[in-house]
Amino acid sequence: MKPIRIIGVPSDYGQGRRGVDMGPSAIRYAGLREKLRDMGLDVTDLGDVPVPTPETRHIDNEKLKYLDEVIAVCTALCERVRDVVAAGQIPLVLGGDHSVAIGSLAGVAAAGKRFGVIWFDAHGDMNTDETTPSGNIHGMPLAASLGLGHPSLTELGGPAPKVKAQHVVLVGARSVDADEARLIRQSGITVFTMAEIDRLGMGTVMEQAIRIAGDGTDGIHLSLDLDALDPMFAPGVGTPVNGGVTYREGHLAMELLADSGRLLSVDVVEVNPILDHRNQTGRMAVELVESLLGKRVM
Ligand code: 6HN
Ligand code: MN
Ligand code: MN
Ligand code: MN
Repeated sequence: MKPIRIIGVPSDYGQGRRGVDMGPSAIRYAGLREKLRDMGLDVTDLGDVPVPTPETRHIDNEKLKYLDEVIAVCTALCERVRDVVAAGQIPLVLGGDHSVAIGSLAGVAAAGKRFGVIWFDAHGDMNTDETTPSGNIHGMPLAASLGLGHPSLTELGGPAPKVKAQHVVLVGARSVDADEARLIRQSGITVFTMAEIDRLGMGTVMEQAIRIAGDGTDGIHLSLDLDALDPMFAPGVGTPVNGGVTYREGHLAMELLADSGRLLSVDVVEVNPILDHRNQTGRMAVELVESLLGKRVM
């Protein structure tokens, strides 16, 4: 396994509810670095990207809330991710809400990689400023990375698109807005909803996802939104949706991605300790990352 570099992004500018800014702290508190070192991995924590305090800011645009702040945070993250990927290391980005993925994917692209994306999420994250029901940018990062939406997001850190639709797979979807669904269908990305996971099984879904994201690319970016998991296993998220990925399915997905040997970069986002029970979701995030980076029973 390549060396791992942890980057915290304590930002909740992409969603309306405070608390997800404490995600990096909760995941670190659950023992992330120590557990990965116990596996024999080369792990360094690079600390946090600077994030301004929300109480000092205001909303300018109801369709793109905190746009300036999201741009500043994502631009700083993009530069760090770019340098880590260019050094042949794996960036492990700890959100923060999912808007931070705009910076991660821009950074991987800025390092010169042609990559695929597996987007693990209850939601589509395929809204634009024209389709959004909330104005929250955490509902837009996949669209932005595909070149859809406001130019200040699609062109952040380099030209759009950061990734091609033919190499993008959404896994775990079960809550998609009506106009967003139209955009998803038009975009040409591959979607495995929960219904498809039920019918095909997570093993088959991930085999196909890894092939779509991995074939003909330099590697795979995993964007892991903890709300992909059922709220039974990950209650500490801002937008929980029933009927999600189980504990065992989550680990199977991570193990298959580890076995593929194609992992390039990772986001772990939307952990909200204020809504959590005794850091259950922070610990779930750490366990999933252990499986993703090769931990096995024996
Ligand atoms: N997430 N589709 C809703 C919206 O506001 O656009 C929810 C988005 C949730 C995004 O969980 O990363
Ligand atoms: Mn402003
Ligand atoms: Mn998301
Ligand atoms: Mn989500």
